Amino acid sequence: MTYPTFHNLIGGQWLPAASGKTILNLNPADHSDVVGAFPSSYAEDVALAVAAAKKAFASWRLVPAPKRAEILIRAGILLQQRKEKYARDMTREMGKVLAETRGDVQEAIDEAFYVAGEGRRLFGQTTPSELQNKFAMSVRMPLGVVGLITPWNFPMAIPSWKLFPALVSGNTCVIKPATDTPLSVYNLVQALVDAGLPHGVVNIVAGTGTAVGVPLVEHPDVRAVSFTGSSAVGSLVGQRAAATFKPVSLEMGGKNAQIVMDDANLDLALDGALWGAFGTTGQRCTATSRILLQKGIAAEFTARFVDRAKKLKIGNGLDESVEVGPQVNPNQIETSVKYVEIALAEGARLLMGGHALNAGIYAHGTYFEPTVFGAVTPAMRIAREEVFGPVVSLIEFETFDEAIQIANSIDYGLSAALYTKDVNRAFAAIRDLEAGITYINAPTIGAEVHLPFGGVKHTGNGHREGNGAIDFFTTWKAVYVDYSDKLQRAQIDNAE
Ligand code: UN1
Repeated sequence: MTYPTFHNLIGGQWLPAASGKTILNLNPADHSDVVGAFPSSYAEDVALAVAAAKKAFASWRLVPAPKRAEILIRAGILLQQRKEKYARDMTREMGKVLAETRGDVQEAIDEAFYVAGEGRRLFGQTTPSELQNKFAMSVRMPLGVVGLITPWNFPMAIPSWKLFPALVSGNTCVIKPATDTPLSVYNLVQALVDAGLPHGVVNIVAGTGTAVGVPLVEHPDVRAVSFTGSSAVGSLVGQRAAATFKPVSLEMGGKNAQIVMDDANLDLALDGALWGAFGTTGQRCTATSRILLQKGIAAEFTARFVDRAKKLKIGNGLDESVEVGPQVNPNQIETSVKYVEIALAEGARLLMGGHALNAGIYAHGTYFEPTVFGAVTPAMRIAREEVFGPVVSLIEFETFDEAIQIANSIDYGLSAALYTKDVNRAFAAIRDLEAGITYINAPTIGAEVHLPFGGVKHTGNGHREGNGAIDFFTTWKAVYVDYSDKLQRAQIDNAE
């Protein structure tokens, strides 16, 4: 079979990895379908890319922000024109169904237009000085070269959450695509290049986390790192970056709960739970992986949920009638298998699924059945640890307070949902749920780009993407202009 070979993008040139080696990008729906060969890069490729980004920073930082933003607008328009092709490429390399990959490209389009508006804002503050004839203000400055390490589950949207705010702020970038999904980053960057992005402002270095991610995080000329991935890897990224005092934005795991109260609209809660748990084959950090059911509706909800989950059509995401695509790679299947074993050993009851699918149309892909566990208690590992697959736990509770306590009783804090018609409870939940994102009568997935995205506890280290990313990708400069024509000493000359 013939397939295209891709190179790194360094200083505007497409260059093979210095190793000469490549990594094959396989379609998870059918491993005989090779999407392409991508560079297997190492520290020397990272060094070249960082040097190119450093050189480009000297001029990019001087391009007026509204002009930088115009490139984002043009890139957004190109993404709109190429949406269908890029969505198909993404389904082929990542597996999720076409409706969702179209949504992923759309999220990058939304981000382009949202962030482009920042080109004419990037607001700072003016404030009075304590001294006469002295002017005080703060302005946002770019950081320099930033390293972006991106995941495979939103292979275009999440890179856009990092690239676009970094660029409009005047930084230059070295981006490492996820090993499983480099093509979508290539497509995104191609749109930027075609929109007129100058050479070296964005550089792509493809390869594994150890070979590319580590040298990128450790490089002395990289001023900040933005990472999305697992909490285990994020912790290592944070530790390595600390050695050179780099700011690091970490977006990591979730174990998101949907709470269903007795008074909820049950049809709505079922729709939300199915979409939240099995959309993207459960491979979102915002995925619903715990459904907390009040006793009065638990039996009916469970029966109807399992009944509907059994009807989900699993298959190749390029088939428009398919609802659940494959998992991204064999490692993810192994994790799902492992957690099924753990849950069974803990005494959870397998209500459906629990197996990888290997026969017939599934023979050449990495498929896992939608899996539902009942009789789960909050202390079980299946109720506490992230699976990142189509595996969901049902947990019963009696009171609202108990539901909040269970929802909060985990290390993660990304997203949470409450289904109820009681407005008082809704507002109490908004206040009390320990989650960076909280939904009322909507599933745990589906964040929009112009709100803050991120979580508390082990989900993140306090930064936000979306509305908040500019704060990460800029640093404040305090500026004083003294027009008194004499030495004025703060804290001294104006003291009584
Ligand atoms: C992720 O799961 O990594 O809120 C990101 C959502 C999407 C983004 C998810 N807009 O579900």
